[in-house]
Amino acid sequence: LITLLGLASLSASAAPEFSNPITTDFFTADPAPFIGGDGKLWLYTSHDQPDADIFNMVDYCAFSTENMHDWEFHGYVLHTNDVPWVDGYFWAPAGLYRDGTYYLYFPIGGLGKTGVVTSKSPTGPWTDPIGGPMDTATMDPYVFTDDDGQAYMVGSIPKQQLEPQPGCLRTPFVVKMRDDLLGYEGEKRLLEPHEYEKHVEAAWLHKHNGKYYYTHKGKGGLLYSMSDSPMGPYKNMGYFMPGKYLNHQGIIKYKNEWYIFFQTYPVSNYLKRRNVSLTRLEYNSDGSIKTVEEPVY
Ligand code: FUB
Repeated sequence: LITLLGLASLSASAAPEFSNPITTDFFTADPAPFIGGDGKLWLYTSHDQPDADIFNMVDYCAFSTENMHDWEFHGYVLHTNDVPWVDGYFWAPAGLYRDGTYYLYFPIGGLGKTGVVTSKSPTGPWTDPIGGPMDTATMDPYVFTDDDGQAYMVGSIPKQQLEPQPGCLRTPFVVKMRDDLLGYEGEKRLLEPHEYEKHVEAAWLHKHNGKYYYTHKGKGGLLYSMSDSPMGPYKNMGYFMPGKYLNHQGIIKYKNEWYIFFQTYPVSNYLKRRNVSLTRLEYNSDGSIKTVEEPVY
């Protein structure tokens, strides 16, 4: 009996916790997880073209899961042709659910025109409530909602609009969102040079045990800064997931556990054809983030 129990636990522990990458049927990138109104973990991703040599994405993918292992693919939920004013490619999206409405934020290419569409369903059909871009200088938008309901957008100002700090490719910011989640309340606060380092892109904000974590992609992997307030000031904490080509994280708490989504290119071995994976995110007792190992496929 003991041997049988031992074998059972061995086979149970051998089962992988995640099914990484979440799909290899097509390419996915820029993971944007959020909790839907149905209590499921939803994920929007960019969709690299099968023969992409540039980031020429034209639609977004939607997935959902209830256990972080088994993923349901819901199709390509928004195409550049669906929004009449869009005049470029769809780069890293952000998703949000609030009070019966889903919000899908989308930047147009790397120069940062950002729009938002809304729907009663996470897969559309979508309404374009503004009828044009909400902002003309934001790349990689993410919208974080604090415990009091106040939402904040983080992202990057492209270098064409603002000369970045030495050692950085763009400038990270945080700004309060209006209650309608379609625009800003006040001005963007640009993070000051001492608050971060080597910023490239992929700003993301999350909160754990009362502390705010501003994570982003730097030149040698994923970096973070910590604060007692979403608007900062932030303390630069350095790398937590080193790896030259690991970029664009999405961090979320689901069913009381923290996860980090990220992108690599294990199928194509080519930076422009990517696949999304995930793993656990853990903290040290002082609140710092434990180093996340680069995955081996
Ligand atoms: O997917 C296009 C760009 O690549 C994103 O905007 C960046 O974050 C990087 O993932």
